[in-house]
Amino acid sequence: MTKQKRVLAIHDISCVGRCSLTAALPILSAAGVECSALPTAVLSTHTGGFEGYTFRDLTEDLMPIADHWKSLGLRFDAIYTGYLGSAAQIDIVKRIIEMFRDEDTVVLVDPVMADNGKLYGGFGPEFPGLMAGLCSIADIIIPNLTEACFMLGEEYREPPYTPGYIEDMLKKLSAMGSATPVLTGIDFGDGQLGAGCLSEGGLRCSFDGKLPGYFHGTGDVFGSSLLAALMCGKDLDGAVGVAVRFTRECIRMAIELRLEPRYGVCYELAAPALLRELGIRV
Ligand code: PXL
Repeated sequence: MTKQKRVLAIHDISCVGRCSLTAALPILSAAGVECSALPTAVLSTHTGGFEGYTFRDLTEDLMPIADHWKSLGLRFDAIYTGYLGSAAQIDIVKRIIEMFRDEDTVVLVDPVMADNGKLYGGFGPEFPGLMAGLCSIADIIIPNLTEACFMLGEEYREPPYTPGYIEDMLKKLSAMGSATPVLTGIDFGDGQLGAGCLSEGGLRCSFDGKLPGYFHGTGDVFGSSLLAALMCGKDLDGAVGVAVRFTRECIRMAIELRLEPRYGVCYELAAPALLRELGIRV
């Protein structure tokens, strides 16, 4: 048996709403990957669609936790960052990445901050530039098209897109730093939705049938399953395909179960599909 991979997931924990750590932990664990968690904040729910949520900031705890792990000699095969609540957190997370990264660590940054042309509540206009700084030190970044536009200082465009536009955006994102970008939310207006990256110079996209509605937390399901697939030995293009199909399956289950979209998608019951894709026998 090959050595089990260990990932460090640095996100908030939104206690209800199936996103951030409550998505990363189960999805990576189901794929056989050990998932250590560094919670950046504790919220009663995520910030998209609930009134009156609580927010306990854990910025001051991050470095002492990391220092303790360093004293234990821990190492991680990947570091996966998502929603971060402030400029100070971005700075600390950068330091933690540098503390733990070695030549084999995969640093996956999801610049969670916006969707559908708008920044999420609580983020000011300076935030995309700071996120772009974090992205510039990553190995892989997974912005949606809105986040890509904010980081590049470009006007957001509504879908449908053309392959030329997506390829151009990916090239510009590549030029931001050393990370390989994967763009999500690619829609060419043909009833499909997908994600893509540049592979050997050309655009490589994976698609699956677009489903109606807007569900919360799908970016975190995408990122967690992408990383699970990478940790299971898939190359980036293959991992994007796994993540696109798994995210769609979670949405399909949520629709079948008539779940309220702000409560997220049903990765619990879709997990067998992910394991099949990854060749994990149960
Ligand atoms: O799913 C991304 C996410 C994570 N964490 C919090 C959020 C969001 C998106 O809105 O509000 C707290």
